Formats: sequence, C-alpha cells, structure tokens
Amino acid sequence: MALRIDILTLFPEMFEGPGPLSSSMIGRARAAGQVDIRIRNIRDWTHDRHRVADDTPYGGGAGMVMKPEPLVEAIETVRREGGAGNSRSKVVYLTPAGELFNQAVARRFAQLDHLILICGHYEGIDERVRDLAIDEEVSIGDYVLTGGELPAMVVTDAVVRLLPGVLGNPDSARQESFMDHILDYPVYTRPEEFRGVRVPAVLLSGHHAQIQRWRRKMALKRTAERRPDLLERAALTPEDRLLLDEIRKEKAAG
Ligand code: 6GU
Repeated sequence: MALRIDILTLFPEMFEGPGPLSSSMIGRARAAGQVDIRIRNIRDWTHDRHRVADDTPYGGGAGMVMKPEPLVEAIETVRREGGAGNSRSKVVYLTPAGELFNQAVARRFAQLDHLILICGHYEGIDERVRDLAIDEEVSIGDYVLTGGELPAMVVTDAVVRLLPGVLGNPDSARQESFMDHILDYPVYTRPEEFRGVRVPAVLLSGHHAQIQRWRRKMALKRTAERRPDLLERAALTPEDRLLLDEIRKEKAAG
C-alpha cells in the first residue's frame, strides 16, 4: 500500500499549480502511484456561512487562534478515510514550538501508511486540538515562518524521497543513511578548467581508491569546519581518524 499524506491547510492555494509537490521526483512519485498526496481545506469543515476558522484568544492579546471544531472534524474525517484503526497513521502539527525535524524523523514517517500534516497559522491552534487529536509536533528549524505550509512541503519532500522505488537508485537512500552525519564531498563536471580553476587532478586520474580516499577526506574536512557537532555523532572508522589527523596537520602547517 502506498503512503498517503493529507495536508490540512487554510491556504490550499499555496499548493496549487506546478509546485514542489508536483515537480521533479515528488511529481513522478505521485504520477507512479508511490504516494497519494491530498491537499485539504480546513474551511470545508466549518458550518457557518462565512466559513470562519479562527477566533480571538480567551484572555486577550494579539492575533487569532484556529478554532477547534473544524480542525478536529477535519482530522477525524481524513483519519477515517485512511482506514484509521487498521493502518499506521500519525497526526503531525507543524509549529515552530515543535521538536526539530531531521532525517531520523523523516525515516520514521516514511514507515507509516498515513501521515496527516496540520499547517498552523496565526497565533496557533486551540490547545484542546493538541490534546485530543495531535500525535506529534514538528518544527523545521529555528526561525519563524508565516505558517506551516512551507514546512509541510519540506516534510513531504524529505519523506517521499525515502519511499521504496522513489529514488532512481534503490540503494542510494540506504547508503545515505550510513553517511547521515557527514556532509557531502565537493563534486565537479566538465570543463576541466573553468575561469582559471582546474578540477582536482586526482578526479581525472582514474585511480578509484585514491578518488574514494580524497572524497572521504574532503567530506570529513567540510564537516569538521562547518558542523563539528555532526562529526561528534558520526561513526568514524580508524581510516577516518587518520584522515582527520592529516587535515589537522595540513591546517596547522597553513
Ligand atoms: Cl513548522 N511553522 C512555522 N510557522 N514556522 C516554523 C516552523 C513551522 N518551523 C520552523 N519555523
């Protein structure tokens, strides 16, 4: 059974037209039936003439709060549609107050049958929705966005590319998980010289083992410079430690 993703939003137009969820790898995965992505308008679960989905906060203060009734009814409906009881499903609220999204969370979501993403707006959702209908809260980083729509696209992209058969190379997602804690090595393509800058000679040498060693060394160097926090969590081999020693010596030598 293909993963189903429902995205509940007050702004479905943000997902309309040829966008990130209709293009490239995600677009192809949808066309091939590897994932079933549905954009749902929360306003469709309001019952008043003006389709009001928000209201002022009790206790006063700035901004508006998303009302509980339409949101909880929307979640109940889509959970039922997805086969609720007999499928692995999760209701995830996208909020800057959530836990940080990362590759491990993406891998966990990729195991589900049904992922329901709730896009927050304004000052947030009524707390009772959290208590009654939300399984997890997720943030995509330490900055504030106007709403959960872009985060929903980010989460969807990260999850769908992990689904079996979606990546061109069936092995590359697995290989990548092994490499998770190390940044990518630099890559080059033709021409051999561009604006006076040459491609590193080792890459033209045809010496496979040397090329592998150079790539690993550059990846470790980048990670040490930019993300020392990742390096601490990485599973380093004895060869990696030798390469890191080399990098440190080269740095000390200037
Ligand atoms: Cl999930 N929502 C909003 N509004 N801002 C964010 C975020 C989510 N993650 C990072 N910033």
